Amino acid sequence: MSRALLVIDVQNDFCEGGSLATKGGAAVAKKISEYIEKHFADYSLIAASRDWHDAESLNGGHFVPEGTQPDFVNSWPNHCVEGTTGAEYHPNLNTSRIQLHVKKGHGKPAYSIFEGTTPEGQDFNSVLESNGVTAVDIVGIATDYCVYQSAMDAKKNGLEVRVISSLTSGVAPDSSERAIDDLIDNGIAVVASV
Ligand code: VGL
Repeated sequence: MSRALLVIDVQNDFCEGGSLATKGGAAVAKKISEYIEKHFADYSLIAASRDWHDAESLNGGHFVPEGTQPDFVNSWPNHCVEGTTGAEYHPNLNTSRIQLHVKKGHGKPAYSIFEGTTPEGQDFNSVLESNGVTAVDIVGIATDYCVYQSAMDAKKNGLEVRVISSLTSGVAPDSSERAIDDLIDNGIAVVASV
């Protein structure tokens, strides 16, 4: 069995002070760094995604026109615009052991890391396949959106999936709880810690 660690969207805009902050995001970033230092040898690949949206478009309805309100379900305050500080990894995340950097959301909504591409333009799943990855552990932000969708896609792609919930933070408590229930209903292991 070859297991990968997927670190989802640990970016400034999803942490305290960011435009779409989750509660506890900065602490989660720190805990993920500590986790990686302890467990990197357990993984054949450590990959991280970043939401990476256009400045000049509404990104397929993911952003809203100026003067209108997002619904916080399908549309959002502007976040993770390419090249901005908000789109950078949070400084609490030590990226030194991250081997693969995936970007997603250029001009469109893209919650799952499986919608992303590598710097060479490869799609993420083909990288997992070529590395013989059969299992993934998923951590990061946000529990109820990008972590959730990434875990569901991983499962659909036939991978054994585990979400480490103490290493995630969510947009809202209710939707995070529903997301976790739904992951479990779909045969995904949600563990507090490893
Ligand atoms: C995310 C809402 C909007 C996420 C991204 O990273 O979970 N959430 N865009």
